[in-house]
Amino acid sequence: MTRTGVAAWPEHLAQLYRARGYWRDRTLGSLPRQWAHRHGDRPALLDGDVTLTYRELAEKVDVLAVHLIALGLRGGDNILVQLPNCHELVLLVLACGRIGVAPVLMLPAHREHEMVAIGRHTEVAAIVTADAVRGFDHRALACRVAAEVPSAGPVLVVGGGAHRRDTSTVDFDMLLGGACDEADRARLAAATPDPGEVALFLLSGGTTGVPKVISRTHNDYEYNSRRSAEVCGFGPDTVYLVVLPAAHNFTLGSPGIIGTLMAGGRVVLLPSPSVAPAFEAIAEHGVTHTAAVPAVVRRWAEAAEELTPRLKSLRVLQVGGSLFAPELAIRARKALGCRVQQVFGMAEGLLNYTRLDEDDDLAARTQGRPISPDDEIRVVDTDGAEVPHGQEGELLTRGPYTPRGYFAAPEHNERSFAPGGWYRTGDLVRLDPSGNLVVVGRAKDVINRGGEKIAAAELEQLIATLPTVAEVAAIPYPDNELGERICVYVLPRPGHLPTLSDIEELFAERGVADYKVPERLRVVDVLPYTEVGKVDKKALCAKEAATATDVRPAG
Ligand code: AMP
Ligand code: DBH
Repeated sequence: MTRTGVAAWPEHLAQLYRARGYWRDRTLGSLPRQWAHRHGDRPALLDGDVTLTYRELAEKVDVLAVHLIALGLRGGDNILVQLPNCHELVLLVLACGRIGVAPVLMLPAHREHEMVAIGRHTEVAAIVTADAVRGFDHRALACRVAAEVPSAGPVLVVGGGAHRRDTSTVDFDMLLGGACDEADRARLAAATPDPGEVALFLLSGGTTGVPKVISRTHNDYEYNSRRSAEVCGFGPDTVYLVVLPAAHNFTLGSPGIIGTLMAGGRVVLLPSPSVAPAFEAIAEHGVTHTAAVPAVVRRWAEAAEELTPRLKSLRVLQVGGSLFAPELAIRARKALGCRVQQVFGMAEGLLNYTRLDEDDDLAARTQGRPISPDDEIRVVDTDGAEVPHGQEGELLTRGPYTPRGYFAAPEHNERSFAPGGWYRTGDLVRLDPSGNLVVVGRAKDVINRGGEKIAAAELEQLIATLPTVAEVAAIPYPDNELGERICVYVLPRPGHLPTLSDIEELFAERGVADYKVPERLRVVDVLPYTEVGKVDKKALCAKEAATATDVRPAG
C-alpha cells in the first residue's frame, strides 16, 4: 500500500537519479542478505554480550520480519519505535524494510507529549519500546501512549521477558527466535516493498510547535548511507562506535550504522557517550571511527588530555549537529590523536562532510561540502535572491536524498520548501573559497541545545497555557558546555510571578522531553517588538548573550 502525504521527486529527476546510479532500486530489507553473502561469518554488530555476524544478522532480520507479519503488520503500516542503542533497533529497522513497514524513529528522551503527537500524525499500527532504561519505565510510557493513539495496536517490548504474564504487551525477544522455512521465505518475498516507498521516518528538530516528520525512501536512504560511507572511506576494516542515539540520522546513516554495514565493517553499540566506557570500548574493539556532537567532543578532549597511552586505533572523529569552534577542533585532534571530520547534516537530507584528503585547517574551520554531484545548493537573501559568491545567506537545497516535503504537512511545506522543491534549511552559511560551506548562524527559530534541536514555538505554545503568563518568548543563550541553552522571557499577567518551577511542573505534567525544559527565566514587564509587531528575539538574544550569569535558583 502506498502512503499518502509523501511528496515525490519529479519523474525526470527520479529517472536521472537512477541513470546516475544513485537510486539502485534496492530495499533496505534486502541488504542484509547481500552483506551476509559477502561477509558471512565476520562480526557485524557488537552490543554488550551480544555479537552478531553478518550471517546471523541476515537470519534474524528475516525471522523478525516473519514475526512482524504474523502480528498483523503489513506494507504501508507505520510503527512508533523508541529504543535505546541496541542490536534490536538495527534488526528492527532492517526487518521493517523487508516488508514495507516504516519505523518512526523516536529518541529515548521523548515522552507522552512527543510520542502521542507523532504516533497520531503517522497513525502508527504498533509501538516498539524497551523495558526500563536507566530507571525510566519506557514500557509503561508506551502503554500510555498506545491508549492515546487510536490506530495503535500491539506494544512490543525489548527485554520484556520480565513481564511474561502480562498479555497487554508482546515480548520482542520472542520475535527473534527460530528460523525461516520455505513458506516464510515465500511470505517475505511477497511482502517486498517498492524501493521508491518510505523505508523509515526521521524526526526533525523542527521550527514549529507541531511535529515534523521526514519520510525517507529505500532509494534515497540507501544512497545517503552508501555515498556517505564512500566519502568517508569506510571499508571492511572500519570499526564504528555508536555513542549518540542510534535513531538519529547522524548515527544511523551518515555513514553511521548502515554505512558501516554496507562497507563490511563492524558496529559497536554503546548506550551513551560517557567518557570512560567510550574510551574503554575504543581500546578494546580497536574502534577506528565514531561520531559525536561538539558538547561530547569537549568532554572527550578534556579527558584525553589526561590520558596515556593514546587511543591508538581511532582514526576519525566525526563531529556535527551544532556549531563547532575551530579551536575545539584543533584541541580534539591533538588530544585524541585522530583526524577530525566535520559533518553538517540534517534529517531532511543534505549531508556535508569535510574530506579526509583536505588539510586539517579546512576540517577545523569549515563544515564540508555535499556528498552528491547532484546535490544542488543555493545561498539566498531574505528575498530569495542568490547572494554574491562567498556572501552570507540562507542555504536552500534539493537533491537525490533530500525529500520534497515533510510527511503529511502541507502547511509546513508551504513555509519550509521554496518553489521548485528547494528545502529551506534555515541555516545561514557562506561558501568558503575552498568550495566548502561555513555555517555562520541560523534564520530559523530553533534552539540548538548540544545538538538537540528545540522549536521555540513549541515551548512558547506550552508555556502560554500557564494562567500566570500573558506573553512568552523562548530564545537560546550561549553556554560553554552545550553551545546553547534555553531562556524564556515571560510577560506575566498582572499580579502574578511565574517561576521556573511552574514551567518545570507544566512540562512534567504534559510529558515533555527533559531536554526541552528551560534553564533560565526572565520575568519582565515589557517585551521589545519589531516593526511588524513580533517579539524582537534578536534584541533578547543580544541581551542574553551580554549577561553571563545563570539566574537558575540554587538547589
Ligand atoms: P534536523 O533538521 O533536526 O535534522 O537538524 C539539522 C540542523 O542541525 C541543521 O539544519 C543545522 O541547523 C544543524 N546542524 C547540523 N550539523 C551542523 C554543523 N556541523 N554545524 C552547525 N549546525 C549543524
Ligand atoms: O544535526 C543533525 O541533524 C545531523 C548532524 C550530522 C544530521 O542529521 C546528520 C549528520 O545526518
